[in-house]
Amino acid sequence: MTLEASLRDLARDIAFEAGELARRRRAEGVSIAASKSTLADIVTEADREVEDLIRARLASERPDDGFFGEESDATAGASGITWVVDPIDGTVNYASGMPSYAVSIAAVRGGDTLATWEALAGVVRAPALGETFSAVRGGGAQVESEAGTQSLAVAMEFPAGALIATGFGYDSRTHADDIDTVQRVMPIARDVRRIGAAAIDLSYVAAGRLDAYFERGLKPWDLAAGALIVSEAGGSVEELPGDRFGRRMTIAGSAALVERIVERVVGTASED
Ligand code: LIP
Repeated sequence: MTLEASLRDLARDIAFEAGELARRRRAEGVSIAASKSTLADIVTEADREVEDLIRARLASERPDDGFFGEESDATAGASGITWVVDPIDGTVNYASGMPSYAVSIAAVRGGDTLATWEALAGVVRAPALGETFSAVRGGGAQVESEAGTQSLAVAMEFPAGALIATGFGYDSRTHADDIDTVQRVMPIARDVRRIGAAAIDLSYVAAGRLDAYFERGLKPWDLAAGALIVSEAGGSVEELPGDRFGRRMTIAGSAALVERIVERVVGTASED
């Protein structure tokens, strides 16, 4: 077995365990532990507990690796591999009783951004949806559910227009700019979805359920696993430089559709 496949298997086992813990805590009732960047940006007790579980399991299985998670301090490792972890992506969905939340675990080598790391393995486990998306560098992407295991492929054609997902983040000062961006992209869209969990948006792009996804201000742990899943499903993930609030935009889909969205966002589109 390759190193990448063994990292994926470990991530998958831990993501299942972590997802079950999240689901159990959700059934018992969620308590908000704190607000982060804004009052709307919350962390629940479960986010912290689930990250502690993932961190402890990784530390015992691979003590030389680094760790970079949403809810705790980063630590550098000696192996050159770092685990990039969002214990519950879609925390607001989770706290509000909606099923679109996921545990996201990726193993990367190199830097701490999409542009500077090389992702080796990634897993997105959505426990309340019963689906696990995963990818190994150079080994393709798949989804597992009660229906079995299927390989993933990004949609390449959308004659009725592209079904595009986006997100708006928690800072109300940025919403007007994001709505303006949606307006720019609308001419090539069939319709727009707002799922509320970047890891799931990216996994759905990989599965061809969504044609594309874009959002400003994602954090490395929101996208590390999902971006690898998209690229291993034949898609492309690009980042545009920061806007006036310093937020980079992440765009995922087929390479051609990502290009069309970029042209519309930066205002160089000649079509429509
Ligand atoms: C969230 C994302 C969501 C995005 C938010 C936030 P969290 O992650 O997945 O789609 O709009 O800005 O980043 O905070 O629930 O892990």
